[in-house]
Amino acid sequence: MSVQPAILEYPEAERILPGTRTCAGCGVPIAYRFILKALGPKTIISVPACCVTILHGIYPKTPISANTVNTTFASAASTATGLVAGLKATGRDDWTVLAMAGDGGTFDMGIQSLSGAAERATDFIYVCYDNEAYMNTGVQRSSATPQGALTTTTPVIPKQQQKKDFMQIMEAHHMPYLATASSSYPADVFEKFEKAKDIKGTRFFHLSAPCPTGWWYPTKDTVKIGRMMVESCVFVLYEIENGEFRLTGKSLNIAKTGKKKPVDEYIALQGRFKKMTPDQIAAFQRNVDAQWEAILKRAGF
Ligand SMILES: Cc1ncc(C[n+]2csc(CCOP(=O)(O)OP(=O)(O)O)c2C)c(N)n1
Ligand SMILES: [Mg+2]
Repeated sequence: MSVQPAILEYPEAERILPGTRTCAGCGVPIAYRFILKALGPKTIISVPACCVTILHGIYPKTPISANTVNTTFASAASTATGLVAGLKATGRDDWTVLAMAGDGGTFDMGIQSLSGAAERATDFIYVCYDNEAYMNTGVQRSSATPQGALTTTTPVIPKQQQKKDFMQIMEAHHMPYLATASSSYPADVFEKFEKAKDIKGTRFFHLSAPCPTGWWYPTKDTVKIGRMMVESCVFVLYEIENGEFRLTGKSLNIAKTGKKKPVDEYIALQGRFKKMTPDQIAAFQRNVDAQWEAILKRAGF
């Protein structure tokens, strides 16, 4: 990637004004602020039922200075498709359509409309911000919840299944641009969205957004937890542009230096993992190692 812009070079205008209704310490608005800065004022947003609906607030008040359509849970991509058609019909092709959906609304519900739109190469940016459960309805497990996590629907025996590899599914759609990003690395978020803005077709982001409410850690630790996820390669930062895979930011740095942290501390800091046994933590580490080895090979290291 190019050199990261100095903080003073980011657009000054804020599209998220003070007073959002997210929980204290929510990872989503950190990234969302930089996404909206990168995309600029001519952005219209499709938001299904999720924590971002909460962030956008209750009519007639909202902290977001961007046009938004609140839509049903499975419909972020179909609503975005309609917005694209409406803008085209009215000759406004200089606008960006953004869909902001949660992991439940993407990995589980919503995958069908997203898959259809991606196959047709409909011209919008889709962000799946991933807080690894159905959070705004009370922390129910989703297919993005990691193995070993307690949720309100896996309250005694933690989730048994591995997290779905959603990027693999999206890559199978031959999209022009896909990327991962984390709210703990806002400069990387800004750069990737600035780039994605100028690409035509469906562009997909898997954005990791730690959640103190559902992951059970102190609200002050959101950025730290997100960094630990990347530092231990539980979540890897990369982009795939026309099929070309590139590690970015901290993950590229880890690939070059080999300084990858173990998952132990990341797991120990979160209440959702408190039922994990040493054997289960070792298995979690093995899965992370195998994923990282495959990524290193793919990135040419
Ligand atoms: C068809 C349907 N089923 C269930 C719901 C209730 N519901 C609203 S948001 C939500 C969870 C959303 O989870 P996710 O997409 O991960 O977003 P998050 O709340 O974590 O931000 C659920 C179950 C709904 N609105 N519509
Ligand atoms: Mg969620």
